[in-house]
Amino acid sequence: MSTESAVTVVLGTQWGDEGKGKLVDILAADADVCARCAGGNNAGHTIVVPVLTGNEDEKVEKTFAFHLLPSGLVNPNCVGLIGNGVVVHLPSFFEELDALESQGLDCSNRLFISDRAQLVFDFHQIVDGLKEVELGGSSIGTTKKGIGPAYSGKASRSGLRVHHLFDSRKFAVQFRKLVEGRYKRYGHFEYDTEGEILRYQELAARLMPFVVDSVTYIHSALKAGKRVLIEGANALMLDIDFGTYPYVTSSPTTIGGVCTGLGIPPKLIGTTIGVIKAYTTRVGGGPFPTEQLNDIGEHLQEVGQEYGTTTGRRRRCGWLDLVVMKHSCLINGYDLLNLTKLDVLDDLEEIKVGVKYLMNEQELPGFPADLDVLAQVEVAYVVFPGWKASITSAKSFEELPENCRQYVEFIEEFLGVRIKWIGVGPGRESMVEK
Ligand code: 2SA
Ligand code: GDP
Ligand code: MG
Repeated sequence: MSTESAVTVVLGTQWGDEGKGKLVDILAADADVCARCAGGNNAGHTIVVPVLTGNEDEKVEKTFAFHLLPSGLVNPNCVGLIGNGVVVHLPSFFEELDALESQGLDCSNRLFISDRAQLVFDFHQIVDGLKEVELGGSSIGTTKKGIGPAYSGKASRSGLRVHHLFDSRKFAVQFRKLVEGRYKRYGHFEYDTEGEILRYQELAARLMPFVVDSVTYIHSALKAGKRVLIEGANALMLDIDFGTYPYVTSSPTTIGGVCTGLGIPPKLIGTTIGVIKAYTTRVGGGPFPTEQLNDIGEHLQEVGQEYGTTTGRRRRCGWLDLVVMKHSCLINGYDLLNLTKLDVLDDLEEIKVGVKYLMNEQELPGFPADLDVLAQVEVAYVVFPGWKASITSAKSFEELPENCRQYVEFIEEFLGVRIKWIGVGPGRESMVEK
């Protein structure tokens, strides 16, 4: 058994935006390294931390928005590592770094990036938009950050990686080839290929001190007894294999992606934590069986402030879906769960939870692969009475109203996984331990 291992993983269990960033920030207090293993700057992790004003014990809340950089960087003693499985748009990398530094977060000498990470270029982002236009009414609703086109390039073995930046001649030849290929496929679009090649020479020089062989880096850290925290991006239902394909992102967002995206063998992984929102949201297109296109959905959206951290899009909202969660638990094998945004349900008269998918009155054995099947399922719900009280100031599980505790315990028993943390507000201090 590897429970003694120094590697802890935090993963999204639903369609993303469960509040992974907040838990990562809390756990980073005990981590030496916080690493990203998949995705790119499509991710959006918002962290709200109390900061002393200098006026006695007075504190104000400061908000940080992370996209590509690991959220653990808010802890000044934590090193950030971007693994080989991540796709990196360098202008966005530096933009995010500059924004964090201007907010007073000094990241110098504690941010590293794998020499094997794939690069995302502006032409990938343009193509991302063109592909969405081609799809018309069935578009995926991507973030248009070039994620799909960059992972396609990786899989088709034509992508450029971080280490390629340091051979400017080879880089230029391949870069031109890649742009030409896109022109052939999508027709001509406005793009300054030669200007970009020059810009990347400058970016390469700026990037040089950040680049490491991340395999050696992380294994040396582990050997030296350092504690590693891995921050998942996106979530299980957006996984390229296990999500609602093709309405998914293009990376492995599961525990498997942790191993391939950082070069860590499964036996070194200690605790895997799933973050689960007390209801469900999804941003972009694709099926969502418990979606509430009514006052309930509007209420969750407004009270939960469900807007995309990266694109500002309104997130679709619905009831908690435990069929999704069972699927998620099977694949990722969570040891512990963090239930988040429970406070968003405070004012509801009653709360529903999806527990079964029925087709011709028969329960489906799992989450269906075929979206045409999924479109025909009827969701069976269990209904709970609401607690109609504010829980934001609760500091312990016992302080939560009885109906609220029953809701939490039902989820825990249904899934057979311990809920260790409960989010009762956006701030770092609004987390009840159970
Ligand atoms: P992409 O851009 O190719 O990865 O999009 C493919 C699908 O994946 C969804 N996706 C996301 N879903 C939830 N949150 C994400 N991050 C941002 C956030 C999203 C935002 O934290 O709010 O700001 O809009 C994220 N990133 C990708 C996407 O909606 C597509 O369905
Ligand atoms: P992530 O992608 O999983 O890191 O989640 P996001 O940061 O995209 O979205 C979660 C949002 O909910 C952020 O704005 C958080 O500040 C906020 N949040 C996190 N936990 C809680 C909670 O327990 N209650 C409330 N009300 N908001 C929360
Ligand atoms: Mg997010």
